[in-house]
Amino acid sequence: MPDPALLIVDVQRDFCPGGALAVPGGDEVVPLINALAPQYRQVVLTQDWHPADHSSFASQHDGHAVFATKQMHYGPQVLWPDHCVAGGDGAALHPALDVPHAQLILRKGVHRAVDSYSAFLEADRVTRTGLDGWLTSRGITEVHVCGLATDFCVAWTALDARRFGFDVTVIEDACRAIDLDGSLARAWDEMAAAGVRRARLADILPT
Ligand code: VGL
Ligand code: ZN
Repeated sequence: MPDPALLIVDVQRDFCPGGALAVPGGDEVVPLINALAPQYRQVVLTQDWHPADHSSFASQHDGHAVFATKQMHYGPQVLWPDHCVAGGDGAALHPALDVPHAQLILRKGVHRAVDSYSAFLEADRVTRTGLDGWLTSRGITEVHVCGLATDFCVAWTALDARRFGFDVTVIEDACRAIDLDGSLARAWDEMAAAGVRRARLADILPT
């Protein structure tokens, strides 16, 4: 019997309307995820969790605009508005998110010099968060992914889950996207090529 874990990615104040890096309609996923999560025995929440001087922040790079791309030692990096500063209000999970049976809250992007969209591997593509081991040591072979943002942290998490050998499904209507210069279409193409499946809430929720 497959017993997929649900990965709820970055449903935080800063990614919702009024937040520092608001994803359009970001808060709309909250009631959907609240309905979805009880279908899963194992639930993981992730939080984007940056030091105040994180190198993904445009504010740390003189002469660089927000949403510009800069070449870093590990590859291209979009420069974001300051967001999800560790311990700050914007980094808090959305207050209406109601998933009390979640067993793990995983914080990522914690190292100043390297971003981490993925909940598995930082942007240097080497440093692990340990999530692969947490899942594997519990016998989990399949993950379902939802949350924010489809084209960044959800996509990178789904792609890395495939890299680590998990069966992966993204629940598309329980996600919302940033969509910067075609990033959403690119993300879906990459996920399809990697064998990430796409489902909708109605496929999962009991009728
Ligand atoms: C995210 C941009 C910067 C995300 C995190 O959660 O998708 N996007 N940091
Ligand atoms: Zn971030």
